Amino acid sequence: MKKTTSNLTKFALGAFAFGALSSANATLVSYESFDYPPPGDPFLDGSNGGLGFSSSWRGSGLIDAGSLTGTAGTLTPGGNKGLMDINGRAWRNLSTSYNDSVTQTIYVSLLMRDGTLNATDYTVFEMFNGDDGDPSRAFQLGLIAGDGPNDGNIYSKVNNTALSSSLGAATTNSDFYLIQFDLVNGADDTVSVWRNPGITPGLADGTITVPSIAFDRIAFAAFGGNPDQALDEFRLGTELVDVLAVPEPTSASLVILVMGATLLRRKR
Ligand SMILES: [Ca+2]
Ligand SMILES: [Ca+2]
Ligand SMILES: [Ca+2]
Repeated sequence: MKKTTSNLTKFALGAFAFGALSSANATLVSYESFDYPPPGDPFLDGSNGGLGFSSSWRGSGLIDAGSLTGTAGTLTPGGNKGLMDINGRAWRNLSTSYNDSVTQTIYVSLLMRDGTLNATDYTVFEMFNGDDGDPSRAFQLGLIAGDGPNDGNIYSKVNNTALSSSLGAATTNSDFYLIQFDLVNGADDTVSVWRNPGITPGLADGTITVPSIAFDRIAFAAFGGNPDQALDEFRLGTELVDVLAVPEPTSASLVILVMGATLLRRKR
């Protein structure tokens, strides 16, 4: 009898562990930790690591030692970080194109920091669709002076037209962002942005609704005084757990499984 209980418990524990492992990061599609060697701040151009991209980096930018850090919602960082230390932009193509031809939800998270704020800074994370030109810009997030309110606040913008409410004053700290793209075939798409969310995001800090949004590449850019824009830990997935450090499966779930095993034993 004792042996049966033990086996049942082991089975429950095993099933629980398997479930926990198989759900975590099961659908992480793209990840850029900037895991490139930093000695001498080499150029980012041509770097081709990470997961889920169909091109190497192109354009301006450097690889800078160390990762940015974020709130408790930030997953463990790896590698180094990308740095835009001159006026310029770097792009990299995703391995998948995203649009509302099918209804789907895409989650993105990233770390970003403008190390030296200037009233005229344009320091952003961006997504483009189809080509690298400004008219093909599908998403902007950051300090967008010259392309939005010039008031020192962070904004997001979709399709070069639809602006979110303010996401709060820009600082020189590293910010953690969570972005949810609800792409809906035959109805409006919604982009929700959280700035520095914890492990339970709650209501979004900014929401934008447009008929359609599509993107197939990411970018980061710095234009204006004192370019010092860093990007790190870009993640894209189809589940929140791919991009956010959500609470671990609770020990309560484990207790329930063990109780279940105990009840099974008693029924025998
Ligand atoms: Ca990193
Ligand atoms: Ca700056
Ligand atoms: Ca739509």
